[in-house]
Amino acid sequence: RVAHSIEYGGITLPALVHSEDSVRYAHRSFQVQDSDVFNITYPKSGTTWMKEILTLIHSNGDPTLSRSLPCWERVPWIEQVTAVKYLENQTCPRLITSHLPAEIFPESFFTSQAKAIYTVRDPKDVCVSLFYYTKMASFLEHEEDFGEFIRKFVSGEVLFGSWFDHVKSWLAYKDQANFLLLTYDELLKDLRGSVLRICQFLGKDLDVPAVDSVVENASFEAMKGNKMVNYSLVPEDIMNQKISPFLRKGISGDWKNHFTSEQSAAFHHLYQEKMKDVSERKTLGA
Ligand code: PPS
Repeated sequence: RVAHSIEYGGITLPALVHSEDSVRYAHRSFQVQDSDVFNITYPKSGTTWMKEILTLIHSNGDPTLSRSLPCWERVPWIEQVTAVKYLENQTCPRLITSHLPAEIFPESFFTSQAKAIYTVRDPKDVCVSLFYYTKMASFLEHEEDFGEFIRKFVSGEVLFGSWFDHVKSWLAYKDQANFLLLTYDELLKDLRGSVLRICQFLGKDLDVPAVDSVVENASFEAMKGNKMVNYSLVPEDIMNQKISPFLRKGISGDWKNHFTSEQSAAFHHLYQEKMKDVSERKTLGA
Protein backbone atom coordinates (compact mmCIF):
# COMPACT_ATOMS: atom_id res chain seq x y z
CA ARG A 1 0.00 0.00 0.00
CA VAL A 2 1.13 3.52 -0.76
CA ALA A 3 1.24 6.04 2.02
CA HIS A 4 2.13 9.44 0.62
CA SER A 5 2.46 12.35 2.95
CA ILE A 6 3.47 15.98 2.93
CA GLU A 7 5.40 17.99 5.52
CA TYR A 8 4.54 21.43 6.81
CA GLY A 9 5.69 23.24 9.93
CA GLY A 10 7.42 20.14 11.25
CA ILE A 11 4.40 17.84 11.01
CA THR A 12 3.31 15.18 8.54
CA LEU A 13 -0.11 15.24 6.86
CA PRO A 14 -1.65 12.71 4.45
CA ALA A 15 -1.15 13.80 0.83
CA LEU A 16 -4.51 12.37 -0.22
CA VAL A 17 -6.30 15.53 0.95
CA HIS A 18 -3.47 17.97 1.77
CA SER A 19 -0.81 19.80 -0.20
CA GLU A 20 1.92 22.09 1.03
CA ASP A 21 0.01 24.93 -0.66
CA SER A 22 -3.29 24.06 1.02
CA VAL A 23 -1.71 24.05 4.48
CA ARG A 24 0.27 27.23 3.78
CA TYR A 25 -2.91 28.90 2.58
CA ALA A 26 -4.69 27.89 5.80
CA HIS A 27 -1.80 29.10 7.92
CA ARG A 28 -0.85 32.34 6.19
CA SER A 29 -3.65 33.55 3.96
CA PHE A 30 -7.02 32.33 5.20
CA GLN A 31 -9.10 35.25 6.43
CA VAL A 32 -10.92 34.33 9.61
CA GLN A 33 -14.24 36.11 10.18
CA ASP A 34 -15.38 37.10 13.68
CA SER A 35 -18.47 34.94 13.25
CA ASP A 36 -16.46 31.76 12.41
CA VAL A 37 -16.75 28.74 14.70
CA PHE A 38 -13.80 26.35 14.75
CA ASN A 39 -13.86 22.66 15.67
CA ILE A 40 -10.24 21.91 16.57
CA THR A 41 -8.88 18.48 17.49
CA TYR A 42 -5.94 16.18 17.32
CA PRO A 43 -7.09 13.29 15.02
CA LYS A 44 -9.36 10.60 16.52
CA SER A 45 -10.39 12.82 19.43
CA GLY A 46 -14.03 13.50 18.55
CA THR A 47 -13.73 15.60 15.37
CA THR A 48 -16.64 13.97 13.54
CA TRP A 49 -18.78 14.00 16.66
CA MET A 50 -18.25 17.74 17.07
CA LYS A 51 -18.98 18.30 13.36
CA GLU A 52 -22.35 16.66 13.93
CA ILE A 53 -23.08 18.52 17.17
CA LEU A 54 -22.20 21.90 15.62
CA THR A 55 -24.24 21.25 12.47
CA LEU A 56 -27.26 20.27 14.56
CA ILE A 57 -26.94 23.24 16.92
CA HIS A 58 -26.52 25.57 13.93
CA SER A 59 -29.71 24.07 12.42
CA ASN A 60 -31.63 24.48 15.72
CA GLY A 61 -31.91 20.70 16.06
CA ASP A 62 -33.27 20.13 12.54
CA PRO A 63 -31.40 17.08 11.16
CA THR A 64 -32.15 17.85 7.48
CA LEU A 65 -28.71 19.33 6.73
CA SER A 66 -26.79 16.70 8.70
CA ARG A 67 -28.62 13.99 6.74
CA SER A 68 -28.22 15.53 3.32
CA LEU A 69 -24.66 16.89 3.08
CA PRO A 70 -21.44 14.98 3.90
CA CYS A 71 -19.93 16.14 7.18
CA TRP A 72 -16.67 17.15 5.47
CA GLU A 73 -18.61 19.61 3.30
CA ARG A 74 -20.69 21.20 6.06
CA VAL A 75 -17.82 21.54 8.60
CA PRO A 76 -14.78 21.37 6.28
CA TRP A 77 -11.15 21.09 7.25
CA ILE A 78 -9.43 24.41 6.63
CA GLU A 79 -6.07 22.74 5.84
CA GLN A 80 -7.39 20.41 3.12
CA VAL A 81 -7.21 21.10 -0.62
CA THR A 82 -11.02 21.27 -0.83
CA ALA A 83 -11.35 23.96 1.88
CA VAL A 84 -11.90 26.93 -0.44
CA LYS A 85 -14.51 25.09 -2.49
CA TYR A 86 -16.53 23.95 0.52
CA LEU A 87 -16.26 27.24 2.40
CA GLU A 88 -17.65 29.17 -0.56
CA ASN A 89 -21.03 27.51 0.04
CA GLN A 90 -21.06 28.12 3.77
CA THR A 91 -23.64 30.36 5.34
CA CYS A 92 -22.84 32.54 8.33
CA PRO A 93 -21.58 31.48 10.81
CA ARG A 94 -19.10 29.25 9.02
CA LEU A 95 -18.42 25.99 10.83
CA ILE A 96 -14.80 24.98 10.22
CA THR A 97 -12.73 22.00 11.34
CA SER A 98 -8.98 21.80 11.84
CA HIS A 99 -6.40 19.32 13.06
CA LEU A 100 -3.66 21.95 12.96
CA PRO A 101 -1.58 22.69 16.05
CA ALA A 102 -1.74 26.34 17.17
CA GLU A 103 1.67 27.20 15.64
CA ILE A 104 0.40 26.72 12.08
CA PHE A 105 -3.28 27.59 12.63
CA PRO A 106 -4.68 30.47 10.50
CA GLU A 107 -2.77 33.51 11.75
CA SER A 108 -5.76 35.81 11.41
CA PHE A 109 -7.64 33.76 14.03
CA PHE A 110 -5.48 35.13 16.81
CA THR A 111 -6.56 38.71 16.24
CA SER A 112 -10.21 37.83 15.61
CA GLN A 113 -13.29 37.27 17.78
CA ALA A 114 -13.92 33.88 16.14
CA LYS A 115 -14.78 31.04 18.52
CA ALA A 116 -12.89 27.81 18.87
CA ILE A 117 -13.84 24.55 20.55
CA TYR A 118 -10.92 22.25 21.30
CA THR A 119 -11.86 18.65 22.09
CA VAL A 120 -9.27 16.48 23.87
CA ARG A 121 -9.41 12.71 24.28
CA ASP A 122 -7.37 10.43 26.52
CA PRO A 123 -4.21 9.87 24.44
CA LYS A 124 -4.26 6.12 25.09
CA ASP A 125 -7.73 5.90 23.52
CA VAL A 126 -6.58 8.18 20.69
CA CYS A 127 -3.66 5.83 20.11
CA VAL A 128 -5.97 2.78 19.89
CA SER A 129 -8.46 4.57 17.64
CA LEU A 130 -5.64 5.75 15.35
CA PHE A 131 -4.15 2.25 15.27
CA TYR A 132 -7.40 0.89 13.79
CA TYR A 133 -7.79 3.89 11.53
CA THR A 134 -4.35 3.34 9.99
CA LYS A 135 -5.44 -0.24 9.36
CA MET A 136 -8.62 0.67 7.47
CA ALA A 137 -7.38 3.82 5.68
CA SER A 138 -5.22 2.87 2.69
CA PHE A 139 -3.59 6.33 2.59
CA LEU A 140 -1.95 5.84 5.98
CA GLU A 141 1.00 3.70 6.89
CA HIS A 142 -0.04 0.84 9.17
CA GLU A 143 2.11 -0.79 11.82
CA GLU A 144 1.07 -4.35 12.65
CA ASP A 145 2.76 -4.43 16.03
CA PHE A 146 0.78 -2.38 18.55
CA GLY A 147 3.81 -1.89 20.84
CA GLU A 148 5.72 -0.37 17.94
CA PHE A 149 2.70 1.78 17.08
CA ILE A 150 2.65 3.15 20.65
CA ARG A 151 6.32 4.05 20.23
CA LYS A 152 5.56 5.92 17.00
CA PHE A 153 2.55 7.63 18.58
CA VAL A 154 4.41 8.95 21.63
CA SER A 155 7.32 10.12 19.52
CA GLY A 156 5.00 11.96 17.14
CA GLU A 157 5.79 9.80 14.09
CA VAL A 158 2.12 9.88 13.10
CA LEU A 159 -0.14 12.23 11.14
CA PHE A 160 -0.32 15.73 12.66
CA GLY A 161 2.68 15.04 14.87
CA SER A 162 2.86 14.60 18.62
CA TRP A 163 -0.37 14.48 20.66
CA PHE A 164 1.51 16.14 23.53
CA ASP A 165 2.73 19.07 21.42
CA HIS A 166 -0.70 19.52 19.83
CA VAL A 167 -2.58 19.57 23.13
CA LYS A 168 -0.06 21.86 24.79
CA SER A 169 -0.10 24.27 21.85
CA TRP A 170 -3.85 24.73 22.31
CA LEU A 171 -4.07 24.64 26.09
CA ALA A 172 -2.15 27.91 26.05
CA TYR A 173 -5.44 29.56 24.94
CA LYS A 174 -7.74 27.85 27.44
CA ASP A 175 -8.51 30.98 29.47
CA GLN A 176 -9.53 33.10 26.50
CA ALA A 177 -13.21 33.99 26.25
CA ASN A 178 -13.43 32.77 22.63
CA PHE A 179 -12.01 29.35 23.47
CA LEU A 180 -13.87 26.33 24.89
CA LEU A 181 -12.00 23.27 26.08
CA LEU A 182 -14.01 20.04 26.08
CA THR A 183 -13.09 16.41 26.54
CA TYR A 184 -14.34 13.40 24.61
CA ASP A 185 -15.11 11.75 27.94
CA GLU A 186 -17.39 14.56 29.08
CA LEU A 187 -19.28 14.40 25.78
CA LEU A 188 -19.68 10.69 26.43
CA LYS A 189 -20.75 11.07 30.08
CA ASP A 190 -23.13 13.95 29.59
CA LEU A 191 -23.91 14.77 25.96
CA ARG A 192 -26.89 16.94 26.86
CA GLY A 193 -24.92 18.98 29.42
CA SER A 194 -22.10 19.37 26.87
CA VAL A 195 -24.54 20.49 24.15
CA LEU A 196 -25.93 23.09 26.54
CA ARG A 197 -22.41 24.33 27.34
CA ILE A 198 -21.64 24.59 23.63
CA CYS A 199 -24.92 26.47 23.00
CA GLN A 200 -24.09 28.90 25.77
CA PHE A 201 -20.57 29.40 24.44
CA LEU A 202 -21.95 30.08 20.94
CA GLY A 203 -24.77 32.29 22.18
CA LYS A 204 -27.36 29.89 20.71
CA ASP A 205 -30.63 29.65 22.60
CA LEU A 206 -32.23 26.33 21.67
CA ASP A 207 -35.57 25.22 23.13
CA VAL A 208 -35.90 21.82 24.84
CA PRO A 209 -37.13 19.85 21.77
CA ALA A 210 -34.24 21.28 19.72
CA VAL A 211 -31.69 20.24 22.35
CA ASP A 212 -33.35 16.80 22.50
CA SER A 213 -32.96 16.49 18.75
CA VAL A 214 -29.27 17.49 18.84
CA VAL A 215 -28.60 14.86 21.53
CA GLU A 216 -30.58 12.19 19.70
CA ASN A 217 -29.04 12.81 16.29
CA ALA A 218 -25.49 13.12 17.62
CA SER A 219 -25.61 9.78 19.42
CA PHE A 220 -23.16 7.11 18.32
CA GLU A 221 -26.01 4.93 16.99
CA ALA A 222 -27.67 7.75 15.05
CA MET A 223 -24.33 8.77 13.53
CA LYS A 224 -23.54 5.17 12.59
CA GLY A 225 -26.82 5.08 10.68
CA ASN A 226 -26.27 8.41 8.90
CA LYS A 227 -24.32 7.91 5.68
CA MET A 228 -23.45 11.62 5.60
CA VAL A 229 -21.32 11.16 8.70
CA ASN A 230 -20.36 7.46 8.91
CA TYR A 231 -17.88 7.78 6.02
CA SER A 232 -19.59 5.04 3.99
CA LEU A 233 -19.60 7.50 1.04
CA VAL A 234 -15.82 7.13 0.86
CA PRO A 235 -14.83 4.36 -1.59
CA GLU A 236 -13.73 1.09 -0.04
CA ASP A 237 -10.25 1.25 -1.56
CA ILE A 238 -9.65 4.43 0.46
CA MET A 239 -11.43 3.47 3.68
CA ASN A 240 -12.24 -0.19 4.14
CA GLN A 241 -14.88 -0.30 6.85
CA LYS A 242 -14.93 -4.10 6.72
CA ILE A 243 -11.45 -4.00 8.25
CA SER A 244 -12.54 -1.50 10.91
CA PRO A 245 -15.55 0.84 10.85
CA PHE A 246 -14.86 4.60 10.99
CA LEU A 247 -17.32 4.83 13.88
CA ARG A 248 -15.64 1.89 15.55
CA LYS A 249 -16.60 1.58 19.24
CA GLY A 250 -17.19 5.11 20.50
CA ILE A 251 -16.25 4.35 24.08
CA SER A 252 -13.83 5.54 26.71
CA GLY A 253 -11.13 3.22 28.06
CA ASP A 254 -10.78 0.84 25.12
CA TRP A 255 -7.02 1.22 25.74
CA LYS A 256 -7.45 -1.26 28.61
CA ASN A 257 -8.20 -3.94 26.01
CA HIS A 258 -5.02 -3.13 24.07
CA PHE A 259 -2.22 -1.89 26.34
CA THR A 260 -0.34 -4.44 28.44
CA SER A 261 0.25 -3.36 32.04
CA GLU A 262 3.89 -2.58 31.14
CA GLN A 263 2.83 -0.48 28.17
CA SER A 264 0.30 1.45 30.22
CA ALA A 265 2.80 2.03 33.07
CA ALA A 266 5.39 3.31 30.58
CA PHE A 267 2.79 5.53 28.91
CA HIS A 268 1.67 6.90 32.27
CA HIS A 269 5.25 7.70 33.19
CA LEU A 270 5.88 9.49 29.91
CA TYR A 271 2.56 11.34 30.17
CA GLN A 272 3.43 12.65 33.64
CA GLU A 273 6.79 13.82 32.38
CA LYS A 274 5.55 15.50 29.18
CA MET A 275 2.51 17.05 30.85
CA LYS A 276 4.14 18.08 34.12
CA ASP A 277 3.46 21.78 33.55
CA VAL A 278 -0.17 21.23 32.56
CA SER A 279 -2.63 21.68 35.42
CA GLU A 280 -5.43 19.85 33.56
CA ARG A 281 -3.33 16.72 33.02
CA LYS A 282 -5.47 14.61 35.38
CA THR A 283 -8.69 15.33 33.54
CA LEU A 284 -7.20 14.99 30.06
CA GLY A 285 -6.14 11.38 30.34
CA ALA A 286 -3.63 8.77 31.47
S1 PPS B 1 -10.88 11.88 12.51
O1 PPS B 1 -10.42 10.87 11.50
O2 PPS B 1 -9.73 12.55 13.13
O3 PPS B 1 -11.84 12.82 11.95
O4 PPS B 1 -11.58 10.99 13.64
P1 PPS B 1 -12.46 11.56 14.86
O5 PPS B 1 -13.82 11.84 14.38
O6 PPS B 1 -11.72 12.63 15.58
O7 PPS B 1 -12.47 10.33 15.85
C1 PPS B 1 -13.14 9.13 15.58
C2 PPS B 1 -13.46 8.51 16.93
O8 PPS B 1 -14.59 9.20 17.51
C3 PPS B 1 -15.61 8.26 17.79
N1 PPS B 1 -16.95 8.87 17.69
C4 PPS B 1 -17.87 8.82 18.66
N2 PPS B 1 -17.82 8.32 19.91
C5 PPS B 1 -18.94 8.41 20.66
N3 PPS B 1 -20.09 8.97 20.25
C6 PPS B 1 -20.19 9.50 19.01
N4 PPS B 1 -21.34 10.05 18.61
C7 PPS B 1 -19.03 9.45 18.16
N5 PPS B 1 -18.77 9.85 16.89
C8 PPS B 1 -17.50 9.50 16.63
C9 PPS B 1 -15.38 7.18 16.74
O9 PPS B 1 -16.08 6.00 17.06
C10 PPS B 1 -13.86 7.04 16.82
O10 PPS B 1 -13.40 6.43 18.02
P2 PPS B 1 -13.15 4.85 18.18
O11 PPS B 1 -12.51 4.70 19.53
O12 PPS B 1 -12.20 4.44 17.10
O13 PPS B 1 -14.48 4.19 18.10
